[in-house]
Amino acid sequence: MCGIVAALAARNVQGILLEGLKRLEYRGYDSAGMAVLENGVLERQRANGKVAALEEKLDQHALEGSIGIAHTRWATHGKPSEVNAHPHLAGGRVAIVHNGIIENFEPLKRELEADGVVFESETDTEVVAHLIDRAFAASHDLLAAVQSVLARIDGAYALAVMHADAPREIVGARKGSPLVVGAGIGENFLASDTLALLQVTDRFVYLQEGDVVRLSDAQGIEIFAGGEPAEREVHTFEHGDGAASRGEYRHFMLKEIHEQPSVIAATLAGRLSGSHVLESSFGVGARALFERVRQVHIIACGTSYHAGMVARYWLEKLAGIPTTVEVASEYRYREVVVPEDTLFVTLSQSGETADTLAALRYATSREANGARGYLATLAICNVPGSSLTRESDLSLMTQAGPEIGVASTKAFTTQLVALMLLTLSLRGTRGDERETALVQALRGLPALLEQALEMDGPIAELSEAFAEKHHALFLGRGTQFPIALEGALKLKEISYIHAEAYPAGELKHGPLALVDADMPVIAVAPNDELLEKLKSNLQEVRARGGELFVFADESVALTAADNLRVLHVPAVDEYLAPIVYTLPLQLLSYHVAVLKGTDVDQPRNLAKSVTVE
Ligand code: HGA
Repeated sequence: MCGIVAALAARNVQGILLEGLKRLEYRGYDSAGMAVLENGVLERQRANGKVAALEEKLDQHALEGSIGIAHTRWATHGKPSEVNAHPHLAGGRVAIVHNGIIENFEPLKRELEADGVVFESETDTEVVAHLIDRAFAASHDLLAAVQSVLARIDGAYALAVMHADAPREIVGARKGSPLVVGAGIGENFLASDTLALLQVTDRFVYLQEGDVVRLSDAQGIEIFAGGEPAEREVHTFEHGDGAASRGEYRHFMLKEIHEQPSVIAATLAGRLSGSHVLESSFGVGARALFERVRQVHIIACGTSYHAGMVARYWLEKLAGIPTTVEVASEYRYREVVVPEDTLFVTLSQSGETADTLAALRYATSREANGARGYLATLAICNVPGSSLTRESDLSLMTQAGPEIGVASTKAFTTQLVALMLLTLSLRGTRGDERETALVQALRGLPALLEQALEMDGPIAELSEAFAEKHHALFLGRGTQFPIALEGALKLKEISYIHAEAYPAGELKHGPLALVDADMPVIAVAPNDELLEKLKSNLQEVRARGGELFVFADESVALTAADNLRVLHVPAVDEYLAPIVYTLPLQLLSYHVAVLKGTDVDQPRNLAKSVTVE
């Protein structure tokens, strides 16, 4: 959340910063701003609303400068407005952009106000600008000034700072929010993610927790950890710059839905033999460690949490391993009983999700605090070098490539594939008949997903029935219950239709009271052992005049009728059905949102990569 981009170059940086902001807009889009420094003078432009509003202002009054910082905001402290937009200035000398929350900003603000500082904005960020201004006045060294201020602030941050009297320097820092350094030729950059900079470089350094970085003409990139110079590896980005564009698609979300066959093939590549999963994909020593696992705790947020819920069914049924799944924001604040030999698994697209990361840290600190610790930690994540993967014992990278649409699609299905690989690896019956059959089914999955995408046309037609609705109910049983939850979440996120999901068996325990002709009911009905029970539940809906939309296996004998529409999904192995059935639900919410004219890729009030608590 909140996007930062900064550039120190020998050319005008306005275009680089603006392009960076456009690529970071998925992280926040309630206001945007930019400041450049030229000949010791800071100039700034800010606008309320999206980056396009800032661009219009820059068209009227361009900024000229070869060093600059920019920001797209997702407000936490102070409403979205021009005055609260970053960069924030202090004394006309310091400019700062910040992602995160300064938890102790109130006492610091009171202290500064008592000392005569007048604040322009309601943000926590402005406090940091004034503190740096004061520290610089004492030391005349921007790096030292930033380091001394960091020692006084609590909370999470990624920041980039310039000072008019340090005209060829940018200092950045990260703790709790991501920041990458882009290494160019004779120019260097900072940004919240690599995508923002692919137009100018493909070489990146992922900063670690607590790192401070100084970009300067004289020294290039210098990184400091605990005040001492530190070496960090330079990574080359391999997905190409196309990852940051919509290509032929109208929205990133649609592009990402259609990428699922190929990114799932990429997630499987090199991880399967003819008959079993190659456990080494999870890291060195994974096989020996997996043999000891007796329990699994899965922690995640949002869509990733739904992936974890599917995995619980798989792990208990296929591997016989007791599994719990919990949202990270709950887990991190309660006393958890950890049975012996429990594997702690986190799921996060970005690997920076604040609550998930905090849950991992809580889990790993248990032993030190006298409680029973976990056997090991495993992160399933889409961003290499992210905090979650660095801080876990084992990791499995999904190969979804950059996901720009705020509503997660391909990150979810690649997580499911990764969780199936985990399930098979934990079974301890390497290469038996069942595993061999599932390995074959996994290999066939991309082709099945291609077939599922052919449902796009009929689903677009079907979506018309939802455009005027205010509520919807999703039903599923077994592994399809979390898929129903995910379908409801997608519809809420991008079409703003209130949607709920229930295990179909729960219907008569309450939600059936809501069913009438205005309440569309969507059911997912693969051909599994619960099918007959689900059919009875659907009859209960029809008997109450509800309008039913059923995504069903081709072999399911359900005859379309007035208030019953059936869309056939390609036949699939029952264990992989949740992955295939996700696609039509994604397409449904996408088409409903398009019909409603909402902002599909940047839905209101949301942002991607939730790096604040
Ligand atoms: N607290 C700052 C930055 C917010 C942020 O990073 N959101 O993700 C503000 O409110 O401006």
